[in-house]
Amino acid sequence: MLNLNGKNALVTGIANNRSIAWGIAQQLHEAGANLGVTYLPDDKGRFEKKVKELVDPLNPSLFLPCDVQNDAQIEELFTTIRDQWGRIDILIHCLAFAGKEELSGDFSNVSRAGFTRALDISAYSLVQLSAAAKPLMTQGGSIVTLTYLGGVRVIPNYNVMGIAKAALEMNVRYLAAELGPSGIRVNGISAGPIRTLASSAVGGILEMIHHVEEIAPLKRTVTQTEVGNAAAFLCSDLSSGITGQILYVDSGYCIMG
Ligand code: 0WD
Repeated sequence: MLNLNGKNALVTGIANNRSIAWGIAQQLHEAGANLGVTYLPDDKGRFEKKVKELVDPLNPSLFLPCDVQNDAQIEELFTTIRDQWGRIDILIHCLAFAGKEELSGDFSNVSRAGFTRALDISAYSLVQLSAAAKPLMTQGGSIVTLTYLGGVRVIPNYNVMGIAKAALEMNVRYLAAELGPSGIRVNGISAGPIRTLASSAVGGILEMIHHVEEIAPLKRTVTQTEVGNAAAFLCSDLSSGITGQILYVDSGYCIMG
């Protein structure tokens, strides 16, 4: 049985009730995990309030800011985890960012700054958070990140985010190789398109969703809960032999020619 009782799980990337990270947090909670939740801080504290109200019913024992471009904040986050939890078992990396102007039109129009920012927030952050979690995963652990087919195939308008996802998927493999001897597994979930705040920035996302509904074997897109269930599996002992993999949760879309 899927059981995460006694596991300390940090979930990043909840922006609202459409976020994939919200689906994952709910399923980890359901399986018995003790949750820590991070939010992206903004000047007016709007995100903090909104995310706090949303996650309160899951009784997270930690609720802290984490902008992955802010090194001091990451250090503080993991110091708090060390002091309050002692150890961490699960890290969910469920965040990405590219400017809206970079998610439509010609890929080659991307600026150096836009390229660097997308890779930094969407790919480097997995390395950074994993490095911070590593010394605290004293009983082994599971790290799960979210990726998309646009990292292995050209998908219209995904542009620089495709490059970031390709880097992210390679990060998964290098991290899995490095952390495996410490009993830490690292995997990615490649989710089918879901309407969220982040995906709404990608040009033509609704057309992509309709295309999946037409082509995918299951004739529908996936839900946050389905991605959450796959994440719970990858975080549990049921997947103890799996690391360095990308698991497609996409209604089977990627197998179709
Ligand atoms: O179709 C989709 N929605 C898919 C999403 C298909 C396949 C994969 N994914 C991936 C995304 O690329 C991302 O890695 O899933 C992950 C979660 O995305 P989401 O659930 O679609 O989007 P959303 O609810 O917007 O959450 C992403 C969050 C941010 O939200 P906004 O929309 O405010 O950018 O990532 C967080 C933030 O909460 N985020 C950051 N967190 C820490 N530091 C940062 C940052 N600098 N920037 C964004």
